[in-house]
Amino acid sequence: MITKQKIRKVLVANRGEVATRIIRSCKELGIKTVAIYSEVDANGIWVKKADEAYMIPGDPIKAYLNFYKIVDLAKQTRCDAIHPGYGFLSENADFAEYCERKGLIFIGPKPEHIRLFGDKIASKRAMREVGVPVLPGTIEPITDIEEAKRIAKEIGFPVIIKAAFGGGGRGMRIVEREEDFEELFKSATVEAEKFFGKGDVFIEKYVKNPRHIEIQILADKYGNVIHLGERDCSIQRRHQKIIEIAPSPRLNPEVRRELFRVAVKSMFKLGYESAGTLEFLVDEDDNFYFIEMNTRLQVEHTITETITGVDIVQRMIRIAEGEKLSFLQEDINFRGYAIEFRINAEDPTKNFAPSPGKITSYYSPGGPGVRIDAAVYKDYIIPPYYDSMIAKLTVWALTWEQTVNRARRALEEFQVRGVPTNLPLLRQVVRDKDFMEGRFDTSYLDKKLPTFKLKPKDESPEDLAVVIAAAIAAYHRV
Ligand code: MV4
Repeated sequence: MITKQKIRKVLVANRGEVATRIIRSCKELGIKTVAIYSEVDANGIWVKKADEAYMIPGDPIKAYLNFYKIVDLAKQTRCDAIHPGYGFLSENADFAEYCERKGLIFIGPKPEHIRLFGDKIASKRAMREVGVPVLPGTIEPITDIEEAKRIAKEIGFPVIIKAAFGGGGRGMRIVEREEDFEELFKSATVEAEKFFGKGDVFIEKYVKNPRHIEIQILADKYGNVIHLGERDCSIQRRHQKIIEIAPSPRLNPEVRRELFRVAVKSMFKLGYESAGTLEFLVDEDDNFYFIEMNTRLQVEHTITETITGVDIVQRMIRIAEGEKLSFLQEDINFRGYAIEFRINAEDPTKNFAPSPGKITSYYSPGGPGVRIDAAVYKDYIIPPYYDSMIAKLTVWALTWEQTVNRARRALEEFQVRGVPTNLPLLRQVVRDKDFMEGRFDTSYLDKKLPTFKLKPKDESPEDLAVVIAAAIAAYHRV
């Protein structure tokens, strides 16, 4: 028996642009919001936009992970629900369970699915059982190194070793030759243990230069499951997505149809609820393989919203209230292309090292087909404790070529001073012939970075004068 419960007030258990994003959707639905913030985030935009805001003192990161305090606050402020956003507690099954136990609606999937997909071995097993193609490899944790080596030889090198509870590339090793296996197996296990508290690793056939294609799913509590298309997330640097695109400009239509079918059918069979994203690798022969599932709203959900017109945050809330999906698959239209650019406070001249500090001037682009999701402004001080993303630029147009041209224009307009950003990199990508022709896979940035000139484009005349003066002084010193 599914109970319907109206959500009138939501605690947003996150910060920055995603907290702002959730508050915006709540406002449109007439839902009150409670924000939380750490001591260093007192000037955050989301703090001002929420109906109520409460500081959680102490460690700036633990503030967003302290789920007893967060749930207590939600109860004290008479919230009906909590939205976790992405990162922090968004894929913590214990948190989701604790919310439910304390009578709060967790706006997200069921805890059992958060737990299942948090274990990459169990999730591969479960997805294989419901007919989803997975890569050849082990689907049990493996600790005996001789057995692991035997399996690797059976699969055939190159293989990849992955952490069962990993993410972001940690605990991952590509093994090209048998003689390297033992050392890499051990280092993957040690790293997995160090970063995730569990050293379980598994082995898969390594797919060379795959494309990274993910499928957005929405599922209600009545077995209605739809997809909202795919996103091409191949342009990554060290497992950090930089540019995401919907739809993929070069995905074979038959592969697309099969990905959609497999994604929807598997989620129906598993009884999944809420938003979710299935990640696949597509190899050079157009074979695709499930690798992992994200049981949360994703950073790049904006491009899917832009080409479908669906507000994914609002759909998550309605599903959590026990509402049926208000549309069928055939009601979903895909129009045009969208590209999301992650604007990061990182220094491209220093190997993209995070560059927190004060933004002394900030101008974000606008005009037709431009969306900005950000929580920064002139004189905002970017704290060093959180990830380096300061804004997301989403650009839309009807054709791929128009979208790339619009992206060029918008990136030229975008101006951030006071801290280095990756804007110079993004501006080079949208001028790159391979990118413009949709010729990219996960190796794209590794190949292109050495060819890009990454001095900041908008060096101010003052900066230039300093450089010239230094050069003249140096000249006269020799
Ligand atoms: C792979 C792979 C090739 N073969 N698995 C998994 C987590 C995600 N962040 C990247 N993952 C990959 N899994 C198999 N069997 C390639 C990737 C991958 C990747 C791997 C190493 C370095 C950079 C990468 C960028 C995108 C995808």
